[in-house]
Amino acid sequence: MKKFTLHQVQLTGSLLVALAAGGFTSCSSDKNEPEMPFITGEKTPYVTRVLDYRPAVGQFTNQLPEYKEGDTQEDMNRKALEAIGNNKMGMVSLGGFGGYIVVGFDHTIENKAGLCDFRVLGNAFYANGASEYGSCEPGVIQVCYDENRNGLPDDGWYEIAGSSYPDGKESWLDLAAQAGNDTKTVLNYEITYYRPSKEPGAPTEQYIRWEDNQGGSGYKAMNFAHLQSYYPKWIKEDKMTFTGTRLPQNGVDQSGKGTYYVLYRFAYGYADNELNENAASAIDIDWAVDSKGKAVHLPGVDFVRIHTGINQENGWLGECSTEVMGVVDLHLTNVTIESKTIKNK
Ligand SMILES: [Ca+2]
Ligand SMILES: [Ca+2]
Ligand SMILES: [Ca+2]
Repeated sequence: MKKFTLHQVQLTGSLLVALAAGGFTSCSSDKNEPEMPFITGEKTPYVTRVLDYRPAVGQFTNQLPEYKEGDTQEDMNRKALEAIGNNKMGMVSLGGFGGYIVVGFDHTIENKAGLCDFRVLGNAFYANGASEYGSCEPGVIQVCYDENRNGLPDDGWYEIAGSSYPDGKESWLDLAAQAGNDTKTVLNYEITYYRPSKEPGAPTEQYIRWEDNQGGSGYKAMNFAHLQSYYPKWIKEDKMTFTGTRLPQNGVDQSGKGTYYVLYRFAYGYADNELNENAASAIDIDWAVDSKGKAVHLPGVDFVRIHTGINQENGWLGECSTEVMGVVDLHLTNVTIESKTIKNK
């Protein structure tokens, strides 16, 4: 177990940014940086920075947030912050597998022993009368502690080991396997999406080609409800590669004819997988593991990274895509959730 020490002097994120920008009074011209607030000592429980918003191919890509001609990566980061920062509770979509967002705060979210420390807000919901499935589109969560206090996530990322890490352990896995789903968790999964040679502007099954590092390949479909480009328009490259833990496919067609897909809930440890108000959407920083799967003990986290965890097309619902509406520090909002009530249930 790697041990970290909590620094004696806890600078706030905004102070660090001010220092990094050369002083309290200077204004940053870099749109990556948040606007310079006055330093009041008040901490906000919510997202105050979006460091990188990079969705994969998806039906809401270029729409949530909306791309306008000429927008750069920095513009899209700013739009993402405007949507989900400071408890605005708007929404950004991460698209298909691997699409991600990296957010930061004006303080370190403390890791309190035995307690959940934060939650990622999403738009998951249950089907009418159901408590096991609905629209659950889990995002894998990683955390970074700003050990060198430079305001940047250059200190190493650790994955929150959710209920299907390192292997799938959900109650519905057999049912999903019977439906033909790939129910394996794959660590270090890698997928590459290729820019389409033309935009069809009409529904098609074979829209955007993808290949993975497991010998798999296929196409992302364009559905009738979303006819804009699904490939992020501000990305110059003609292909995009994403890596990370891939989760078991949770979408099952209950109709048997492709008309009613339900997405099963994972037990704990993911984003956009459980109702925001339910305890099982909360995260204990002590669930973090290193690249070898060993537990790490972080004193807190300064950055959170979320990526869409599933690679699956679900009929007319479109691809499984994680949505993010914010990240909330549970301690600053006086929400007490014991970790064991979730993980040992
Ligand atoms: Ca904790
Ligand atoms: Ca750092
Ligand atoms: Ca969602």
